[in-house]
Amino acid sequence: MHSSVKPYLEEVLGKQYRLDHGPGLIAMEKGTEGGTLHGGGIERPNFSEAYFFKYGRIYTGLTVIEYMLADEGPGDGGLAIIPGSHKANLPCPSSMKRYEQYQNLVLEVNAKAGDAVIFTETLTHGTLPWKGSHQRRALLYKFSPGFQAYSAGAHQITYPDYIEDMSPEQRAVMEAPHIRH
Ligand SMILES: O=C(O)CCC(=O)C(=O)O
Repeated sequence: MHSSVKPYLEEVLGKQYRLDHGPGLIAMEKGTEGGTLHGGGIERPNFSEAYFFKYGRIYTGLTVIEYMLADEGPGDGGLAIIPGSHKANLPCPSSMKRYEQYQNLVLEVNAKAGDAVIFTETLTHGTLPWKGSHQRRALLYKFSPGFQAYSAGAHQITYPDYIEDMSPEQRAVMEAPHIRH
């Protein structure tokens, strides 16, 4: 686990968070089309994508660490979010999710190569068409609270070979979901 992101995952997911799925690579050349925004406070109403704040702490499900491997500057496109939408109590209009209306409320996320962007999958987010002259590259890891799975893969209990090189702390992050005491 990258030491600089660990405190944030512990804060948001609890100390026993687990890698649910990933890494996944997004690569886009100039002119690549975007995708529909997804997530949102109520569109996918299962607890794996819920978000609430209670008694001084955040409770949420699937949480994304997106490592930018190339700069994403103003006007380039790429990762976009609707700020605050993880707390929405009403559905997002589909025209907004298709980036056809209310574009002023959709925030293009700008970051430098090497930055990590952290967000809950409950936040409405997605991909804007890539307009940058360089190739877009981002690496996504998706984490869940220790007791919870989003991806079915967790139940196969097979681990990649590279687990052999991991420290006990790193291996714990690779475990299948269960309540950890
Ligand atoms: O970085 C992006 O283009 C958005 C990724 C995305 O939509 C996701 O993680 O579900």
